[in-house]
Amino acid sequence: MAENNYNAENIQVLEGMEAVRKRPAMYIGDTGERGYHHLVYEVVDNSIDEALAGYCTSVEVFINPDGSVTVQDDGRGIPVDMHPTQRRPAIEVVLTVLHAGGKFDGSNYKVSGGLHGVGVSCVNALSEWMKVEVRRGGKVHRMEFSRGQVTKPLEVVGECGGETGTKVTFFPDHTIFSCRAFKAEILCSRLRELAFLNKGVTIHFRDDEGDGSIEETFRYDGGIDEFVGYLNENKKPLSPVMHFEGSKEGVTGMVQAEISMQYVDSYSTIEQTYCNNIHTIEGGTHLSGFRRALTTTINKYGADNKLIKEKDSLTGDDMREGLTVVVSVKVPQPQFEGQTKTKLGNGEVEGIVSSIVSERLMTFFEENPAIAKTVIEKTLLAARAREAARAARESTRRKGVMDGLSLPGKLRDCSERDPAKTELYLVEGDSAGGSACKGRDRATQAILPLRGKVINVEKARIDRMLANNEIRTLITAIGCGFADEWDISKVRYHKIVIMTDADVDGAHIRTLLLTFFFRKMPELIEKGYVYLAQPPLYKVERRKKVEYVLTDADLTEKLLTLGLDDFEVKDGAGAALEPERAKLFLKLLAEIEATAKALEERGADAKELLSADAAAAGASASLVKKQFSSLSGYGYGPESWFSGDLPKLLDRVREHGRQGLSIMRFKGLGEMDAPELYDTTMNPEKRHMLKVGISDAMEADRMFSLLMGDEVEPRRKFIEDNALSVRNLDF
Ligand code: 28G
Repeated sequence: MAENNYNAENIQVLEGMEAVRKRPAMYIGDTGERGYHHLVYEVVDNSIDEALAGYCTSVEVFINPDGSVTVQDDGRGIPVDMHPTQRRPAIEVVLTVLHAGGKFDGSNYKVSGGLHGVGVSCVNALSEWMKVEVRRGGKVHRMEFSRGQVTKPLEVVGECGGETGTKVTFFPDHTIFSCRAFKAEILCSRLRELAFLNKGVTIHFRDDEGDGSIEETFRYDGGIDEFVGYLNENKKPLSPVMHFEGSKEGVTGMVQAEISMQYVDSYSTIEQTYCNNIHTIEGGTHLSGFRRALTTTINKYGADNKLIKEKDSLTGDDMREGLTVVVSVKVPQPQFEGQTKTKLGNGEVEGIVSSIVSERLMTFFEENPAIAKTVIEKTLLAARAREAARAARESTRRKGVMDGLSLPGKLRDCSERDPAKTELYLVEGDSAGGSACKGRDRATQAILPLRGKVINVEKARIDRMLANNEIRTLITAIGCGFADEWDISKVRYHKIVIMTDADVDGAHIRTLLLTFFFRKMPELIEKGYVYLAQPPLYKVERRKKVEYVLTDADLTEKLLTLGLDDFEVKDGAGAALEPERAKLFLKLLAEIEATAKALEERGADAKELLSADAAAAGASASLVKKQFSSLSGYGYGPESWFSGDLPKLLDRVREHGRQGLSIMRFKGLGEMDAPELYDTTMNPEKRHMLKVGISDAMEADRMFSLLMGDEVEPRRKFIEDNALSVRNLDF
């Protein structure tokens, strides 16, 4: 009988693992980049749970040289004794039975949980292999799996004294995922967030894949207060960070809520909400509870202290202008609703959050009347600007600008009316606009030349924005209206392509346009309607054959390949490098050179574009020096024959590659004639375009504040810190 039960359970386990492998998307969302990284979060969540239970203080996450990931914690270690009913070690149950995570008894709910909260068993099912090591009871235990099935049963492999913890290493199954490698940046962004949300936990990350390891440690004893500080890093504070927390019995158990907020001198609002460490992008009851409390408290305090009069008629939006808030709740049995299942549904949470915030915020205002006054004055200004914007919109509507009835004269529209088939090119300057108009496919491609400077929306309220000609024209051409009247269903093109010169001015205009779309029409970006055209930088002719080259890196690659054809690079001992190694080495050199050049350009245009001071440019020299010394440590010692003259070596190989080529650099779109522009940049058959996406809205927000805001000091620091990837500044 017991034997039969065991078999029955075995079959269930196999079926469970098979179900995950058959429909992976049902369990982890998708099998692309997002799902791939989700595997790591799912494992890390187990460690975070162990930390929340009070038994784990540190979590290590490594990307290994072979592309696998290791997660290690110093918790109690997954139990290894026989499971009472399943007749196998508890650890095997945790790793092979779906949803075994924390549901052993009802009281001990799983607090932390990835978006799908499916547990490590799913990760196991979707891994080519997984190795688990547990330190517990003085022994080191090990077990191995492949695609969810045991390949090496549990065994004791050593002793560990009093040490305890769990270590999981896994390699995703590449027959299931389309993504091929973990990205440090993506993992770090989530690990940082987890460290903010779970104060005191140390999360250490290292990327050992590829050359040069990246290492970061996240630990925030200030928790979400520090999170708010991080989000506001590049903004001017108008209030200190205010922190409120409390807990109350809910329907399914104790609900804990933590709120941190700060007002800054900005016109946008950031509301980041979490339930059980899950980012609730669509909001929900915790967010509505917070908003309700903010509105009632400001209204009440303002009225009681005669700061707000009846006729001011403030809205919630007015009160949230310039506010950054993080709301984090822990709910025993969370219900997630909405399109992406990221909206908290548990009804009682609204009242719980609202009562905590109302009570504590009122006390804060009473104890800090000067801050309360600043906040309320800001709110009143927002209300006035909203009124002015409404009036401005009213008048533009009368002129027919908003409804698309009268399209702007500058727009060279296409004849096709189905937006799914049409493209709008936003082109910098008249001459490029002219070429684009002549070259385009009239049926599907519309051209809007932008003449004046686009306004920086980071620094302007709606009323001033609507007074800007370029912005009004843009709104009309796109067709969706604006602000309160925004309607994505009226969009006139499904591809809105920013086509600017590959120079500093072009980069500036592109950044201004992206800021506008990101802040004011984010749905266009979310829907994937915004693109960047990729005009070629070079025209290369070789024996009458014309080729267009997109980037400096591509040109270098081309020249080095040609140049190394019959050219030898020798090391200090006089031995010739293998051609592939020589090329890699020279490519590294070229990267450094490009960085130095980018820095020089930045330095030169700093006054105008970034208004950073000379220190940014000055930083370049020391950075490049650092890079060169790391290269000599790479095996090309100071005694080698090209010592100290690496740039010359690069030049020589490139010169060699250049022989017989004629290379022309386009200084702007205007230098291309109409057929050339069409062929290289607009022809759907041949062009390269980049789709603009917001993979990380939070980082994008910080970036825009940094680049477009008034604070010079953090921008200078950013340039220094990111000098080597400074080209990314252009987006
Ligand atoms: C490193 C990668 C991911 C984990 C633990 C610790 C326990 C545990 C994990 O229990 C469910 C519940 C109680 C038996 C719990 C240890 C209680 C006592 C644990 C991890 C079954 C599993 N001692 N640490 N699971 N228990 N870390 N990190 O997975 O009844 S998972």
